[in-house]
Amino acid sequence: MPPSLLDIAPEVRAALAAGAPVVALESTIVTHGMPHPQNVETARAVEAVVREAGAVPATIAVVAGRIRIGLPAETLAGLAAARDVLKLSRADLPHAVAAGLTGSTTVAATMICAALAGIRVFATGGIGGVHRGVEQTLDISADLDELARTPVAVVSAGAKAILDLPRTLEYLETRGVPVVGYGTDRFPAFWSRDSGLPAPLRLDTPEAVAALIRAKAALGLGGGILVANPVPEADEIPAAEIAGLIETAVAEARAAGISAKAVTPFLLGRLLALTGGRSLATNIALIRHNAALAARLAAALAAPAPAP
Ligand code: PSU
Ligand code: MN
Repeated sequence: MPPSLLDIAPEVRAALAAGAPVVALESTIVTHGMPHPQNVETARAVEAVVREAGAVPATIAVVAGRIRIGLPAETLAGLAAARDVLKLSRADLPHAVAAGLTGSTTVAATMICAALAGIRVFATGGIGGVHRGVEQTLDISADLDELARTPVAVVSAGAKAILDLPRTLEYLETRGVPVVGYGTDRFPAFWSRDSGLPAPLRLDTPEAVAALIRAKAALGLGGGILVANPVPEADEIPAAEIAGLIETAVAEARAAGISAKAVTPFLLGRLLALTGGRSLATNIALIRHNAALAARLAAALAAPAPAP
């Protein structure tokens, strides 16, 4: 792709040129994952967390067909306040660029854009995955295939508990994606620290995760890794407490005939109402926590590799 399709903010460009740590951030979480104005406040706070941890944040979106790597505050605020913003995943990105559209990027699309810009670490809340009822719908987020093919490390609080988590982990294994429980033996489930499933592997330091990323590249395997970072204990909603509410939300989505791109935003919105706002507070806490770890990981990757 001609680099002319990318607009890299000067600060991000300078950091990349200097080999300094940069952390990519997605924008669908802003436009479709949270209500206004908490969405824009969180987006700013997350950028600040990345900076405090010594890295440069690069929030990614498509604006009038241009892939923007690093968004000015006004642009971010405009996207956050707008209604009916397009949600762009891998399948949608080419048309957005060709037709000059504006939209937010999902985990999959953010990974693509980050890789084009040369950014290797990306922080989000929770990735998409295999949806419950996949036997009927075949609804599997493009995020999973992107992890298999695009060399970006994604730091998330596991996968959203609204998904079919056993099948999500199976799919990642099939596609050859290493899934790291960061400081935990359990696979986290977004709002909860423990999904009830074991983490496929455990690492405890950013340096160990950086070594895994380097080894995957050295083996010529391509693709990314998923770093599953459990929400801090003080902020979690234990799985037993939220399980019933998730079932209610999933049943509501089914009854209302919600499908495709609308599923994840619908479920997040219902969970917000059903938990009386508690799910949003947890969501904000876990994103900040992921951003801090991503910044440390970016720094570990930017440092020279230790001698073997
Ligand atoms: N994490 C959140 N909120 C979100 C998302 C992730 O905390 O809104 C978004 C991400 O952009 C992710 C997308 O890529 O949901 C998955 O959507 P789908 O299942 O349609 O692929
Ligand atoms: Mn889907």
